Amino acid sequence: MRGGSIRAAGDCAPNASTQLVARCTDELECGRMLSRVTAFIAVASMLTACDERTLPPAPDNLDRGISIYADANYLGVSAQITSDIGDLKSFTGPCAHEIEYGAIQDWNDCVSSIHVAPGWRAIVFRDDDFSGQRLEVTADVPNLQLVPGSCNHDGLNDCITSIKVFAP
Ligand SMILES: [Ca+2]
Repeated sequence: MRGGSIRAAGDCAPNASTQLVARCTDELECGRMLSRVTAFIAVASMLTACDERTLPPAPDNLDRGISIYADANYLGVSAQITSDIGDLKSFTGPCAHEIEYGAIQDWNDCVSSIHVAPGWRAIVFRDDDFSGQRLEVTADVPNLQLVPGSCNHDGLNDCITSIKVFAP
């Protein structure tokens, strides 16, 4: 291999969610990286329960929980959430985050709009384990840039890490 990228996935197929893309520039580096990526995947697979790593897409008619969207105005990749999530990093999603040897894709710091099912409500948090700046959501939020908050992308856009949901 003369440079390029290494794509590796965890061994919990078909919902292989521990996916990591590593970039390398020469044969030696690629080889070295491959062994590190393999080690990373092995550790990640041991630490995570495979069936907890993906979220269903938003349904057409939301009647339970909330739907989160990667883009404003309910656009982009979506997911339905019906119970509390203490760390969105645990769920494969559309947003890439750099790590030491490449990038991982998850839902952390990603949400830009939220649909709320009738009667349900949610509290979204800037940090994991329901901590940090928070916003109570009782109605649809088409653009998290326009809510109170001090995130780098305005308001609470691309900034949410944990979510509590409340049934009617
Ligand atoms: Ca976003």
